Amino acid sequence: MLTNEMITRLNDQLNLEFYSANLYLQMSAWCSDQGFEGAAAFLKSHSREEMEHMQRLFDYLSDTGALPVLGTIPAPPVSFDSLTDLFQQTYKHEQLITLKINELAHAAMTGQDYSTFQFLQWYVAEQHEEEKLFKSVLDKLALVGDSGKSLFFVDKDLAAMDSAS
Ligand code: OFO
Repeated sequence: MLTNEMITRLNDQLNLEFYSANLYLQMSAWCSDQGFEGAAAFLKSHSREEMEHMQRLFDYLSDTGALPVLGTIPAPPVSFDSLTDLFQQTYKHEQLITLKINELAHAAMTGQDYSTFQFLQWYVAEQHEEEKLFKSVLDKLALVGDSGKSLFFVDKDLAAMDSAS
């Protein structure tokens, strides 16, 4: 049985995962519009992963007899200065999500809600992967620079990362 406070916190996270899905889908539209088809495919797949993160929380709330509540999801940004700017924003966003997951895990632990604490371990591990993934894209971009030719190769690389996932 979840406390009301925990239900609110988990619902907040559920809605944040929805925002992540929308953010990456919107970013994929910008990439596609700019001709970065590899980055667009990569972000579109990632948006689907975020929907799975949302779904997991939805099921956990439901399975514990609580009510998942879908709120208003803020609109994500629609334009970016460059591909590097966009991926800097993804990395910053993932760092925010990690912070939120850590806060949730802390609340579960200190509230002696060990079931939720256990459930959240999957997200703790996932956030480690998420930060690593987006950092690796940023590192690639930093390495090759901002010329059209370099971006063409990073885009190809992102297409390969997408089909490998
Ligand atoms: Fe990208 O990890 Fe969920 O939000």
